[in-house]
Amino acid sequence: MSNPLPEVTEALVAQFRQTGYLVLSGVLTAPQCEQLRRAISADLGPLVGPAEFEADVGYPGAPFGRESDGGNTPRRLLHAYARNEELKELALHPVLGPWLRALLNHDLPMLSQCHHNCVMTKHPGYSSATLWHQDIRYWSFDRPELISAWFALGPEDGANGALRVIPGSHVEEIDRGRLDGALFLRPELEANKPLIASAEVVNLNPGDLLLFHCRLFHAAGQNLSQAVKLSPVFTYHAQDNHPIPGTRSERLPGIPLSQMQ
Ligand SMILES: O=C(O)CCC(=O)C(=O)O
Repeated sequence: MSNPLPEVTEALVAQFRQTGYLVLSGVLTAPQCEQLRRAISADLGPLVGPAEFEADVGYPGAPFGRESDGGNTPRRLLHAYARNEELKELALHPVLGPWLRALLNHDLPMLSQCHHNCVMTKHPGYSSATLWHQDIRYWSFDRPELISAWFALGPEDGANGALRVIPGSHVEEIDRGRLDGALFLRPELEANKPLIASAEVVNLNPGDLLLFHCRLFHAAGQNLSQAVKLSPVFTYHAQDNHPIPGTRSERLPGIPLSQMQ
C-alpha cells in the first residue's frame, strides 16, 4: 500500500519559488522505508561500490585518510539508480512527475545520472560536516535550473546531521569573493553572516521528501546520534536544459520521467 500523493497546489509551488525548497510529508510508508533501508544496508555490509568515502572529501570531522581510524566509512553509495530495483523505482516515484513538471515548468523532467544519484550514508562517529554550498557549483547545464529530491528513510534532525538551508538564497547574487577556493560560503565574512544567521534546519520524518533548488545554499552537520542516517538523493532537470558537452554533467544519459510517472 502506498500513501496518497501530496497534490501539487499553486500555493506550494509559490512557496518553493520563494524559498527554494519544499517538504512533502509522508510520501513513503513505513514498510516502504524499511524495504529501502534493507536494500541499501545490503550494499553497506560488505560494501558494494562505487562509493565515496568520508576520508576522500576531507570535510571537517572526516577521517584523515583511508588508512586511519574510520577511514573506510562510506559517505555516499554512488550510482543509486542502477543499483537495485528499489532505488530505481524510488528515482521514478510517482510523486516526482507532477511536482517536477510544475516546479521545472516543463513537460518532460529528466533524471540526471551524473549528479547526486546516490544514497547519503551518514555514519555515527566518522561522518563529516558539509559547509555552505550550492550544488550547481560543479554542475554544467544550459541553465542553473535543477531540482534535487532528498528522501528521508528515518528521522532527520540537527542531532543526526539533517540538512540546513538558507531560505531564498537560490535567487541571491553572491559575489565570487564571498566564496572560498572550493566555492563554499566564507563564514568569517561580515557580508555572509546575516545570510548564515537566517538558516533553518530541515527536520524530516521517515517517508518525507525534500525538494530543493540547485542554487539553494545548504549545509549539514555530523551525525552525533547512534544510528546511521540513510538518505537517497536524485537530481532532475527539464529535457531542454542540456548538460554542456564534454563536462561531467553529460557523462551518463538522462532518464526521462514519462507522462506515466
Ligand atoms: O549530508 C550532508 O552532509 C550534505 C550533503 C550535501 O549537501 C550534498 O551532497 O550536496
